[in-house]
Amino acid sequence: MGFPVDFLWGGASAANQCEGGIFEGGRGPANVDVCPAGPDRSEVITGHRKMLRMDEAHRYPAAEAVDFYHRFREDIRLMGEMGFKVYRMSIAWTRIFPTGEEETPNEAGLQFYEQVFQECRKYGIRPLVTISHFDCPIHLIEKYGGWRDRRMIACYLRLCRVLFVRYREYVTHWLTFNEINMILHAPFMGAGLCFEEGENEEQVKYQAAHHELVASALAVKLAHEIHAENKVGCMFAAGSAYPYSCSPEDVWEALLTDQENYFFADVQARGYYPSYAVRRLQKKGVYPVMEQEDERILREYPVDFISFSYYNSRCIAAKEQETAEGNLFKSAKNPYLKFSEWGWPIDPLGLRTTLNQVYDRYQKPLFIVENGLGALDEPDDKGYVADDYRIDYLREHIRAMKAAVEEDGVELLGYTSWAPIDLISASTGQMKKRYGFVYVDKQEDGSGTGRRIPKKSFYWYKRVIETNGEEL
Ligand code: BGP
Repeated sequence: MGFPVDFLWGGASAANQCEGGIFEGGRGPANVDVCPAGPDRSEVITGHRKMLRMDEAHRYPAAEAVDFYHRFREDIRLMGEMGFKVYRMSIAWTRIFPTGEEETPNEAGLQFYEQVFQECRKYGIRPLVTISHFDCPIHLIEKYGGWRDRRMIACYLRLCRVLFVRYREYVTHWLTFNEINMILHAPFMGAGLCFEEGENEEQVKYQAAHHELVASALAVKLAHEIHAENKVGCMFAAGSAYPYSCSPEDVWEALLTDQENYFFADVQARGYYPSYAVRRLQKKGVYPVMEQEDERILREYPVDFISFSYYNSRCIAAKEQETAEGNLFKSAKNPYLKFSEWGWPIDPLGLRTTLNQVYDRYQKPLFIVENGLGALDEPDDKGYVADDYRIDYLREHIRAMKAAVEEDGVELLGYTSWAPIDLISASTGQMKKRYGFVYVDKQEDGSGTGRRIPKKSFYWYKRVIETNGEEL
């Protein structure tokens, strides 16, 4: 038994966290460029501080990131050496359409990704492309206020069409929006939203979410029309919500948290707004304005597969409890779990639980497109990192995933860990929160040579792939 022979092992990254080169190749400015490192980041990514230009007072880690823009050949070679079958990556929208509204795409941007795909092909690596990974042109934020405006749908589809046509021979697997539920927690990063004083934030968020959901469905339609082999997935930040105790109140609150999280995939996979969302959004007066054809569009073009990120489970209490950090949002501190250096719970069995719940819910193939440990790495004097802690984390999660496949019958297409090469953290903008199998000599203050040095986990993961997950 074990994993299917065509199981897709690999790693995942995002343009804004690895590429850098934001002023090169005709690329235009994007929301992700102006998310600073440091204490102001949180207000900016949540849309509570409008800062659409870079200024002298802040440091912007996406500007250089880890220079994938110039070093992609070396990085992909390293992925090839590990035996990757798939590389999940994203397109920087403003490399293709610098303002988001040009009539014709920017050829230099298109060529850049073409070279990336060609490089992948050399090593037999299939690209899995996220069309929008926290990415929105600044021009569209200034003109339309980001995804709050329905006209964003047409801009996004223009991008999709160009990608589907131009990369037809390279890419068959696409994700429409990274962690689409992030819109509720980091709406500037997720959807280019900045809030005005006194406006109903929830209403804006669900309206923007609706536009993204319609755009996602229309992208599925377009992808299928352009190439019959195209498969399109949704992507959300997963992690089951556990009740803090078996008190019915805790159980109920946990259910509400799960529903809030599943809402997006519910629409994308099943093709309609779930009844719980209709009632609750209406009751709060935040049900989005829809056009007549929207219901039909959502119904006719559901996604082909479901992908998600899993870093941790969550723990939900009806009464106030001590909290713990985590991907997306804080929740109650689970007394049964250990925590990472950034305070995120570590819960491998939770991945098996999540896989089962998601599969039960949708009955469509799944893809784990992010999972990993952000940790402080300390290289020796040769730059080598013995990251046994990362190996332990990944081993336990892969074991749990294996059990879900082998023993529970979950249909799983692949696993891309976050992230093969160290890169910038999305939530904190830090460089020192590292996830990679490959160390990048780049420090918090931007200094360093950028040199790539495989860590211990590099050799371990290579063996995992070689043995199709038999040797962990
Ligand atoms: C997810 C994002 C990624 C990635 C990851 C790790 O939310 O999709 O972009 O960064 O989390 O989170 P962080 O970088 O905040 O540690």
